[in-house]
Amino acid sequence: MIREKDFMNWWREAKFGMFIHWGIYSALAGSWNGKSCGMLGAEWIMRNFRIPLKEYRRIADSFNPTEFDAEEYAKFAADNGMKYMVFTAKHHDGFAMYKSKASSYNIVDATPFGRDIVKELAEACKKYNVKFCVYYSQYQDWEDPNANGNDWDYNEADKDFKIYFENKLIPQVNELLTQYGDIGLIWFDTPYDMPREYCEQLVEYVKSIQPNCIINGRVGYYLGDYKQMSDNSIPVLSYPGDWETPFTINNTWGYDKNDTDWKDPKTIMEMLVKINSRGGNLLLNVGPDELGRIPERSAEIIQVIGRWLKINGESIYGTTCAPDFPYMMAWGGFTRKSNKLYMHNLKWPVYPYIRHFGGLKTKINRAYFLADGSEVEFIQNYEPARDEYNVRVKLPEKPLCELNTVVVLELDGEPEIHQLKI
Ligand code: JFZ
Repeated sequence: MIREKDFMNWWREAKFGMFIHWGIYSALAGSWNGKSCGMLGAEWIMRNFRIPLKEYRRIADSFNPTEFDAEEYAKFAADNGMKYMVFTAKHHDGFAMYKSKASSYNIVDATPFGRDIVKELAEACKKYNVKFCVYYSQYQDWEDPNANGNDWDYNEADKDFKIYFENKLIPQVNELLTQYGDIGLIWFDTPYDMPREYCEQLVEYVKSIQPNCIINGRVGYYLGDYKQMSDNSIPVLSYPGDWETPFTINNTWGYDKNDTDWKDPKTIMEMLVKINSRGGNLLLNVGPDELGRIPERSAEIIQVIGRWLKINGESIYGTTCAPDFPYMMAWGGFTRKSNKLYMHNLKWPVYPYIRHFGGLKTKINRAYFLADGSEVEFIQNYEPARDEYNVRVKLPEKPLCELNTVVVLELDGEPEIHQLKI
């Protein structure tokens, strides 16, 4: 398949990335004056409780994440098969996690910590061969009197977006694109009703500085380089364009001490397979705490996926969207790379351990386990009276990988699917 935009090839190959939501809000850990944010998102705490800027900025006065270690983050991503890292350089609260001349409301100038997190992460990612990317909240900025979002400190009627655009947004994007070397992609968010001409200017501006920097879909109006699916949402059907879904590992993006509703590794595995199968990338979030530590449980969950990827990565990286099959596959599903289909068995069949699926017309030349290369027996047939194509794969009593055992089907050509007829 010939695709445009060659500069996206690293991202198309990557398939699995690490999202990091970390800011001064992390110090509140999802609670304000003893009240919890609940499901509203701990990184939204300032707006959730309409905290006056004067009070909120006091968090910065004591923000001192002494446990933060950029190399540990980058190594964690690399060790666990996450090929790119998207870090919240500035979230909706307007606080920059990097040295900014455009606004002193930043980690270097406004905290005792005084270190440039973006700089340290960019360097560490380079060292560990992880593509470094930044999240930047372009429309909402609850610190700026002229940006969107803060209607408790500022009057909507007095706002002039142009002033914010020219004096904070553009200069800060410039800083991100000039201070830290190549930026893999810039992840914009919540464009809401941002006027189209500003979004166009923003895209043009990014590309004028770093033409190969990918821009995500949430810059608005389909001006980005790929489609950003809704948060925590997997499309029902395959979607052949470039797309990505951001997922939380519990229910919140920013750290919340009360949110221990972790998705288990099987669930994350299922998300990764379904998203890759339908042609997308999974951007999985972690929310470090006030000291800069990645919560232990989220690290453990990702490490389970990482260990699986070391053996089975071929079935994930560089895959393109698999065809839609006529029937749901409760046991898992397929990813695809050219004429290979990777069958992901997240659930194991009972005796006599036969996995059946329908709809594949293309002849299978060979089937084998990805984990050890050993041959897998199969039967492929067509039932003329019922007009059904069947494949039956003979599995052993026990899975080779507890989490997900992959069987590779080498096809005689492009996968062709027999759709249902009435
Ligand atoms: C946004 C942010 O507001 C949030 O804090 C977080 O950074 C997340 C990744 O993105 O939240 C959204 C944006 C879009 C949708 C849902 C939440 N959406 O399209 O469903």
